[in-house]
This record gives sequence, C-alpha cells and structure tokens, in this order.
Amino acid sequence: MELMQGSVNIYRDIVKAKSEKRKLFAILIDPDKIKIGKIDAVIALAVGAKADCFFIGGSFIVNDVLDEAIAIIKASCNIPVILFPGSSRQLSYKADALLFLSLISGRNADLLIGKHVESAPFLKISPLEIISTGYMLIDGGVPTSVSYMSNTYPIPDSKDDIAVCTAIAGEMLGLKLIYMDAGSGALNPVSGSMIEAVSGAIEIPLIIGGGISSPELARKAVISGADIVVVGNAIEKDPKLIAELSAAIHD
Ligand code: 1GP
Repeated sequence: MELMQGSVNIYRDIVKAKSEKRKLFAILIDPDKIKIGKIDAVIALAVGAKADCFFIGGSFIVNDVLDEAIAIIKASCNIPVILFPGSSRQLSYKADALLFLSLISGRNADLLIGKHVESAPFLKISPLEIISTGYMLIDGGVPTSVSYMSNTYPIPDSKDDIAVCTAIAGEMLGLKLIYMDAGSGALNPVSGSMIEAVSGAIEIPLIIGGGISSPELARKAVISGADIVVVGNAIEKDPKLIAELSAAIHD
C-alpha cells in the first residue's frame, strides 16, 4: 500500500490516496535526534513495512547532517523524502518535496509569510515539489520546541471549534494540506474529537502528528479522520515499532 514510489507528483498521489480512503504512514526523521548510523536500520524496516514517505526536519537542527541523511535514504530506497523544515535554512535539493509551512495557528507574521518571501526565489528554481501546508500547533500537554522557537501559543486541545475555523481558513486561502501537530514528544496527541471535527470540515488532506507513541494511537488517529499519520519519537526509541504502526495505519 506504499505511496508514490518514484512518483513525480507527490501531492497528486496524496489526494488520490485520500479519495481511495487509503491512509498514509509518514516516518519523521529529525537529524538532531537520530544517529546517522541508525538510519540504515530504520530504512530497512520502513521498506519492509511499506511506509509511504519520510518527513525530514526538526524545529531545532544543530547537526549539519540533513543532506547526508537524505542522501542515505535516496541511495537505499524509493520511498519519497519530504522536507518538513523547522526553519528556512533546512533546505536540501536532494529531497523530493517540501512542505511549505505557514504557521496558521500562530500570529507570528514571519512564520505566516515573512520566511516564505525570503525563501521564494530559491524554491522557485529548485527541483523540489512545493506543497503549501497550513501548520497548526495543538497543545499536547508539554511545552514544545516549536512553540518556543516560533514564539506562538498552540491552540488549546479542548478548542475543537478554533481548530476547525483555522483549518477552514487555511483551505480557503488555498493551502493544499493541513498539518495538526501536538509537537514532537507531546504527552497527549491531537484528540480524536478534534481530528474528527477538522477532517469533517475540510476537503484537503489532513496530517496528524505529535505524541503518537503506539499502534493504538496511530489507529485512533486514522479512524478519527487523519489521512497521513506522522511518527517520529516513538520510532527513534524503538524502530521495530515501524511494522506495527504501518499495519495499524494501513489495515
Ligand atoms: C512532530 O508530528 C511530529 O512535529 C512527530 O511527533 O516525534 O512525537 O512522533 P513525534
């Protein structure tokens, strides 16, 4: 059930999967957290479990290994690599696509449009597929790097109505994906009721991530309406979870 291997149009394939009610599994690799030597094992497990794509990035990359990590993945498999940048410096032409994130849950103008203006000329000439994405930070019960680094408050986890209106506004602005994120290592993932409310209010695909630490939580996210489920931390801790996560999301 893998997504778009060797594809040239990743967004088209995400929309197709949604229309066919196929749920997608994205493995998040944060080059700050994963040891380069461990990537091979994660790739082998991802291929075996038919993971759909790799997201690569982090809110605070200090190690200069983004290019290297992507090169290793590209040399080992056909699973698409999608940049999930925490800053405009996290750019690599070796990836297949880039989530062009606008932090629509926050009110930091730089992260709504400022950084986009700065990076636009480079992205325009890049070979990357650019996928505009409304990024919504949801309170996951612990302060997150994203919240601190972006200087924005997350949407309270009980405020489904604010999340719904934010996602609708993002869709009306022409964004192609909505990504609701409780933040890496969140105590509480985005609630089933919020996922259900938002997925029922928009037509564009919905990505859910943050604090999904077990196959049961991944399953809950897809049953509630997630189109793509992203898992990072739990896989860093125990890569062998990949097979079970994949089954929970795909079956
Ligand atoms: C964070 O959504 C991602 O931006 C994944 O979160 O690392 O908690 O799985 P975890």
